This record gives sequence, structure tokens and C-alpha cells, in this order.
Amino acid sequence: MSYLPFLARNRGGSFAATSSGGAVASLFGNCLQFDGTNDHALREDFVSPATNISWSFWFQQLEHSDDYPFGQDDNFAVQFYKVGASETHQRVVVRQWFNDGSYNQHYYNATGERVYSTWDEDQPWVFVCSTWDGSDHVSYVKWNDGTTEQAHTKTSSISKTLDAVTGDIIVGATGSWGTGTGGTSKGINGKVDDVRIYDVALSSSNVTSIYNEGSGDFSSVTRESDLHAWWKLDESSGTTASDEINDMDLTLTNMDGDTDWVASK
Ligand SMILES: [Ca+2]
Ligand SMILES: [Ca+2]
Repeated sequence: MSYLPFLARNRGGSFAATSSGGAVASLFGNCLQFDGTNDHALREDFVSPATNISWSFWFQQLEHSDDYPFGQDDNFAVQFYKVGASETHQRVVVRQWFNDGSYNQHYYNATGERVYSTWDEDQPWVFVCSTWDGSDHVSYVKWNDGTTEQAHTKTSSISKTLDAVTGDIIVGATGSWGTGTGGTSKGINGKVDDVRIYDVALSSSNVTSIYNEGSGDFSSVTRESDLHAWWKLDESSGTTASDEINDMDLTLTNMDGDTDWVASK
């Protein structure tokens, strides 16, 4: 397995690196580790993309809990997207909110698509991506622990509108499930890495490319110009997580800048 750093980071640039890749996600340098109590990384007044959106990230749970590692809260629940894994249902839920206050969500828990084989094992890093193109909500959940690989996709065709909204971006937590009011009460005990928001609906092949980057394969990455925000989470100290695209940096909250940056693999 190999790990190659990104060689081009400017908006509009392209990646030049190539790699043979590897089976297990090597992810991207460092990541953030959250304590499941009150840790989170926050960006207030984040303006989301309009019309089309994709968002992706990696997470690894370190204990059984009903928590939600990523979302945006506009305080009026107009738009909100988050994923969670419930001890009761052993599921990953990908939820996209729309401007009428409704949402569409995908549960990954049916026979043959269970994301976790057992909660008593160390959990793998899981890649999640959600896309919206104006008529279809498509989500992807993928992982590879070196022994088992799972790759699942769900699609919903629905008629909804998605305008840009302003609200908190929260990594490592969101508010209580189902309320749509946001907040930070549902903090993950685990790790999160490489959080991205795109202003386009990524294609299935785009999503596979991003997933493969986690294995060190950057050979087919061509969509950097579509990034709206990108928190690589590669810092090693301090309480700021930089956004590579528009300086929408996250602030580590209730966290320790000396110990909560850890190697992602
Ligand atoms: Ca990282
Ligand atoms: Ca804390």
C-alpha cells in the first residue's frame, strides 16, 4: 500500500499523482478523534451549495452508540444532512434535507447490506457519500477492512428543491436524531477524516474515485474544481481545521489540540 499526498490543491487544479493503490483504506494522513461526549469541530455561517450537492467523508466508530458524525444545521431545519449508526438497528442512515423541511433518507441495514457484521469487532473505516442532482438522491456506503469489502448504493427519485442555506457545519456530532433542529448532542466516539462538500452531483465513478483515494489511488481524480469545501483534517496540532477551498475553517470545540489529532490509519 502506498500513500501519496495531494500534489495540487488550488481550486481548478487537478491531481497529478498516480498510485497502485491498496485494498485497505490508508486514508489521508491525520484525522480527528472525538470523545463521544462533547467533542466536535464547528464552522458557523456556512453557506451550502444550491441546486446540486454532494458530500462525503470517512468515519470509524470506536464504540456502540447512536451518534452522528457529520451534518449541517441551519437552525430552521431547512437543510440538514447527516449519517448515523444505531446500536439498535446496526445501520448507517444517510439523510438529505430539502427546502420544504422534508428529507429523504437511506437506511443501510437490510440483509446483505449490513454495514457492520458485529458490533463486537473493531469497526472499519466507512466511506459515505450522498449526492443530489435535482431529481435523484443517491447515496453510497463503502468500506474494505482488508478481508471483507462492502459497497452499497441507494437511489430515490423525488421532486424537491434545494437552495443554498446558511448554518453550522458540524464534524463529530449533530443534534438529536429526527428533530431536525441541529445541535451537538449526538457526538461520535470515533474518528472522522476527509470531509468534502461538492457543488455538483458526483457520478458513481466520481464516488468510486474518491473512495479509492483512501487506498492511496489518486489516478482518476479530476473533479477538484467542483469542491465547495474540503477539510482534509491533516493538521497535527492546534484547534483549527483548514478548509482547502474557501477558508471555511472548522474550530475544534471541547477538544485538545495536542491529543485529538491522530493518524487515520
Ligand atoms: Ca486527513
Ligand atoms: Ca472533550
